[in-house]
Amino acid sequence: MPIDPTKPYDDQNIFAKILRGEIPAKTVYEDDHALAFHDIAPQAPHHILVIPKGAYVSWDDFSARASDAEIAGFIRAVGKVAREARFVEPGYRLLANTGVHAGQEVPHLHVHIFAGQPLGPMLA
Ligand code: D5M
Repeated sequence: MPIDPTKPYDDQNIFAKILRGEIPAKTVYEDDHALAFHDIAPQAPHHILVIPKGAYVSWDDFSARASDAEIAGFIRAVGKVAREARFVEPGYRLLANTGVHAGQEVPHLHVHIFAGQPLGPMLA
């Protein structure tokens, strides 16, 4: 069920539980601003999710409320995860589903990193 972006942050969402260590995840990277782990249902040979440590529902919420340090730290973390996984060549795709029309399922901002094969056109 896609999220309703007008609702406040739900600290019982699955990624909040992963951040608190209440449920496991296959972590690939962590720093002060971000946690990255393998998607449970990969849609490409490499499919990693990167989430900010702060309580933000979506990209919209994050870009409006997060501090400059949180935004810079998170974006640097996304880039670092992709570089360390050697996705830069031959390329990768970032995706942040936001709200109902995008089909966002988990109400904690997550950036998908897809890589490992030609990814085709968007919205095909
Ligand atoms: O994407 C939500 C993504 O979250 C979807 O690709 C599955 C993934 N997911 C859901 N639960 C887990 C756990 N527990 N570990 C790892 N990945 C998970 P969206 O953009 O909201 O549609």
